[in-house]
Amino acid sequence: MKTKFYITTPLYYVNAAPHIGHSYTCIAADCLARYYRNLGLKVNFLTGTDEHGQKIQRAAEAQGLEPKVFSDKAVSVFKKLWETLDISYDDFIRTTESRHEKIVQKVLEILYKKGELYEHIYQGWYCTPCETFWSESQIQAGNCPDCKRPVEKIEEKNYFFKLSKYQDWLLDHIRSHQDFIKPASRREEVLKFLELNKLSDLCISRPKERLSWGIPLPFSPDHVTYVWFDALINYISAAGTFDKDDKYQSEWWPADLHLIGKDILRQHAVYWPIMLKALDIEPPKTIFAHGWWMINADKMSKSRGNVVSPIEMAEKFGVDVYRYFLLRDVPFGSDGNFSEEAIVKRFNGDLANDLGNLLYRTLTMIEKYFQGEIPDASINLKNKRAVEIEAKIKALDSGIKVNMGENDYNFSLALEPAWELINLANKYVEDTKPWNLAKENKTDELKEFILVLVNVIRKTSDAIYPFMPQTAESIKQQIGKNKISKGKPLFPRIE
Ligand code: ME8
Repeated sequence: MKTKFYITTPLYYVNAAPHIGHSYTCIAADCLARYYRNLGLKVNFLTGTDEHGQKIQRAAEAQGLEPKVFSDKAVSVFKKLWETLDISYDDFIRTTESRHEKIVQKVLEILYKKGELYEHIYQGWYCTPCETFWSESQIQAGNCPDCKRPVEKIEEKNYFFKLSKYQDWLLDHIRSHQDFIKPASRREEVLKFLELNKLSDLCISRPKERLSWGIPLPFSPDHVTYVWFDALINYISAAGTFDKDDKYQSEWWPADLHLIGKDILRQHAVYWPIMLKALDIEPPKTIFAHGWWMINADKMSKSRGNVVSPIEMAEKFGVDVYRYFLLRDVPFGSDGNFSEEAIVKRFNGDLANDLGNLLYRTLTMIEKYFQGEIPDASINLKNKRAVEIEAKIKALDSGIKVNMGENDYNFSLALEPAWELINLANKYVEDTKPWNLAKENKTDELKEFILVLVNVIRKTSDAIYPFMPQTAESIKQQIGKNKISKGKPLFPRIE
């Protein structure tokens, strides 16, 4: 049985403000972290910021700031957002921290000593926004094949990492570890890429004269480290260290789950495991690449200028509504179209009509028929519907576990059994007509009926806690004790 859960998000670039896409990965990671903490596991939830490289250096210059000062400002924006969205990270790592820089330099030293790095004159094309080298045959009409922006011709001395020599090892590893890359479509994509292409070695340095904002190579003062090589190492630098024999020590490693977007799958599923292999460190257990939030069929991204602010959405609809929408509306792994209309639809349906209504009407009945006291819990269920609902309550945990478990991370499906229960309970209210029970003085039947509803609500609130922590807390306050404490409706309908 596993006892710890080490989960990470990408380290976001600090060159622009975070948008809905960034918040998505953190909300998903937060949901899993809360879920696993509740199951009693020791959880380490890591997020942070990626602060080196040309993109950041240029963004800082544009504001007339030193890159570190520029990054400090950006980091406070990220931290403020995570606080607003209730992101319960355990650790936040910045690639400019010395705990990280030291390990990056150590990694470089180890690999250099082992002969995994070599010097080479590079001639070719370079895409600055992607910080990627392209060959003549890869570029498309003078543009980057990925981001479609113009590439620059360069010739320079650099250091290369022997990525190519590990291609067969990586193929074997992916083939023999079903859970290494998820979902299955992404696993296929990486396998196909490795089967059809020969890996080139990876250029891991940039000459200082072209780019000064990076971690210096310990064996070449004229170079800094390539930003991706630097940033990936965060997953081990945040959670451990090397001993005097260059063996990596960490109570957390291997990571249980690297959550990323599908845009950075290649770096995580190809570069990263090979870097670890060259260092004699175990690969992470699972890399899960989720889909993209789109706006009218275009990926939401800062470079396309179509971003929506998560703070604005959370202010407009509420933090939990926003979290719920992102996790519920689209199966994890698929792309989704973002729109406010879609949020309103989820809000009025799932939250106002279903969950909010069940809580409010139950509290109202407890007030009316039992003076605000929840009836005694020791009942002997006689009603067929009540028995049926109680059975569903018992099955809820396992229903959620199947979808939140190690193999799936399907948030949307995990929520379904909770809503089935809520809908069943609402239907039970409509069919039972409690006012008649009250009129006919059928007190035991009425008690039984109310207790079933209370159980449904309490159980559902536990189940939704990882998704909507504030809502779960608020439900608990209203109906957690003997005496209820009815508040305003949780989700008043949006007209
Ligand atoms: O790539 N939909 O940082 P980044 C869903 N620094 N998720 C999205 C998204 C969208 N439209 N847009 C962004 C980097 N994301 C590197 C990572 S890791 C060692 C270094 C999310 O700021 C998603 O998680 O460009 C994606 O992978 C990440 O933000 C990219 O963030």
